[in-house]
Amino acid sequence: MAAINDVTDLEIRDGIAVLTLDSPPVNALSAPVRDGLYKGMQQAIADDNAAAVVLVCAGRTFIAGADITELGSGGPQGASLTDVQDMMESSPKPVVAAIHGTALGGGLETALCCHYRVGVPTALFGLPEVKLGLLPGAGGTQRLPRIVGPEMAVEMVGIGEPMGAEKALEVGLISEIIKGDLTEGAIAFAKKLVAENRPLVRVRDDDSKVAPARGKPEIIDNFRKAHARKNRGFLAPEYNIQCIEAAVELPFEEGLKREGELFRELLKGPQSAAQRYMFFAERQAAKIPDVPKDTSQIPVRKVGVIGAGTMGGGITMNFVNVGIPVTIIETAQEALDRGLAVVRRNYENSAKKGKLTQDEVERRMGLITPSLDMADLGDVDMVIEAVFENMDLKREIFTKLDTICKQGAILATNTSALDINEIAAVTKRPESVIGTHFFSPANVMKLVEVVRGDKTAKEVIATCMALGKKIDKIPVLAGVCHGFIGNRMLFGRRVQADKLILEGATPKRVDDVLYEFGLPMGPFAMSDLAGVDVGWNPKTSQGGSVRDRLCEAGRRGQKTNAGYYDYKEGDRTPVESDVALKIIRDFAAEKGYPQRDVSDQEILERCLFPMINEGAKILEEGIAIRASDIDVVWVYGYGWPVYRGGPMYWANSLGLDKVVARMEEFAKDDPEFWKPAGLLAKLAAEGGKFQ
Ligand code: 3H9
Repeated sequence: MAAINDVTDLEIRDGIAVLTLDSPPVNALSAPVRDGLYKGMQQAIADDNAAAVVLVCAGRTFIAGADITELGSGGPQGASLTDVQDMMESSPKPVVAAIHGTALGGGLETALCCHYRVGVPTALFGLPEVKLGLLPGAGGTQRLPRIVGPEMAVEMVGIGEPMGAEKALEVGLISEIIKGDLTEGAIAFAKKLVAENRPLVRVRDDDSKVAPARGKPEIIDNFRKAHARKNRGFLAPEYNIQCIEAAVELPFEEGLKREGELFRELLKGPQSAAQRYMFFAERQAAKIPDVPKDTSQIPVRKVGVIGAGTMGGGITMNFVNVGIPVTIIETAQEALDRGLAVVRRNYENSAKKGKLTQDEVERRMGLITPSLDMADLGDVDMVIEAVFENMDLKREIFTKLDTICKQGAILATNTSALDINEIAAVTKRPESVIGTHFFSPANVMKLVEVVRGDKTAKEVIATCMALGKKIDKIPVLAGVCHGFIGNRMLFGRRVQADKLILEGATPKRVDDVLYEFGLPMGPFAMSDLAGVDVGWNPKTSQGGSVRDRLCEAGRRGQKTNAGYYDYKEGDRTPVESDVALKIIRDFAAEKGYPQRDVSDQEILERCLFPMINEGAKILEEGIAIRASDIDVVWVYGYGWPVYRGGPMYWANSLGLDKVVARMEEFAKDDPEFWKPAGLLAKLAAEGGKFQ
């Protein structure tokens, strides 16, 4: 780029000033971009040869927002975004934003200060700041409702999902969809504005969409109530909602002031810091030091899934959702039919909610080929085995796959804990074997742990990481160990949770503390949901643990309406159970556990600090590449509250020395369990952080 600065160009074409930004990767509003915009606008306005200004971006997208790396880093340098916006909005010549890719956050807020907006058919428009624990702080909450009305605006800022071009045209967010060359189309549009002497539309001046909502708080309050459960613990959604209320009730300038105050509060707070960290953590996870970006990949055009259970069905959906056909294998027709019926029901439910058309349901179902014969997997590019966790069975399946699948096909297992190397060893092509550990429900949960065996080829890893992204998941690379990253960290938490209920805490108390912390549920509710008897053996059970005794008493979890809690028929709400509590108290008495009142703080620390310690071991052993990968696993696989940034980030924010000091106190009772990992002890002593 030239003319203005390194990232900004200005030229006059056909009597129209074309201001082009080119600041890869996403034209974020960094200091040079703001400077370029400011100076470029100044020159364009002063240039007598230009009757109007078109703002367009080079590369993959229009401005995708403020530069997130700059947010919270001690104040922006150079021209402020407000300076740029004021200059555009008060320009005496029409300013047109020409949009392709994504106009997000500060990018859309900039476009909202242009007098007109046009876009290509694939363009997306959104204010996703809420996902970063923020709100649109450059007038977005005040201008957007003045175009789309408060009801739609509160959805857009409260959820943060973008809107497509068709819809944007319909609601007046853009004036035209440009089908051919965007810049040419925008120039033609600008010339038309000039020729027709169309007014300079300043969004801020038009109250017609917000005025009818004044004195009707229910319009926005309905949104607040509908999303209260999902937004539990988060600050930003409520602040976004309050800004839309301000847009309705206050004059523009006052609303803007309110927006600024709330924005600054969020920006300074811990939640947004954690959510911005997660934004980059998620993208970091895609980077594998010894598997460079240009590693060749295996084209995956057809997939095989073995097992049509909950997992197999969910995994299948991920692929057909993006148009990749799947052959799904079962051993019995009944199981196959049942599995496919569940997949169909999931799609039908989406159709009922208006998320899919009936045609689309049929199209997706049509991409699934059911089969009872593994020999039908001869032509697939990738197989994912999703049968139950039994090493012998998996070895048998992979032995067969080795003879059936074409050379080069990826042989993946969905195991959640077993040794990938042992599975790979039964094949003559261990380089093609990999773990792809999906989380339940596999069609919903975003995480996939991609587990690299000792011999897994780099191109197999590169393919699985890219494929994960393609099916809208967040893949994280893990090494082989029992439980990989996520499940391995659960084991220690479970040990302490089981002990806590013997020392006097109730299952509900433990679960409540973790729920209040922001997790979706605690270990006992989770156990009831999964089945208390998972891994329990009635033949060998001898009442050696509370779990044994619950199972022996027929309390197997939700499926028997009784586990650590009681359940009413057809109702999954856990109710404290006198029977379970008696089993726990009797067991504790027998084993000589003194009873005491365990504090919430102790419950939290004893459940979560073992996770941190295990995370440190996982890092030390190279099972995870970086601490932020562990955080991504926990946020996207287990619902760790993103506003706390994942367990390793949380530990850093507490101070590792403080964590170790508490572990030393707990160690008085159980020195072996609470021994800090070498890395944790070292970092705590140095005043360091997990990286
Ligand atoms: C805001 O605007 C606040 C204002 O209201 C108030 C101001 C006063 N900044 O995601 P990708 C990087 S808040 C810095 O892999 P895709 C990203 O890290 C902002 N960097 O690509 C990655 O780097 P690397 C509101 C950014 O095609 C590379 O670009 N806006 C930013 O899958 C490619 O990203 C948002 O929240 C940024 N704003 O998706 C939008 N955005 O290659 C955030 C991206 O080194 N961005 N990077 O790993 C996105 O949602 C997606 O990046 C986007 C592209 C959809 C744009």
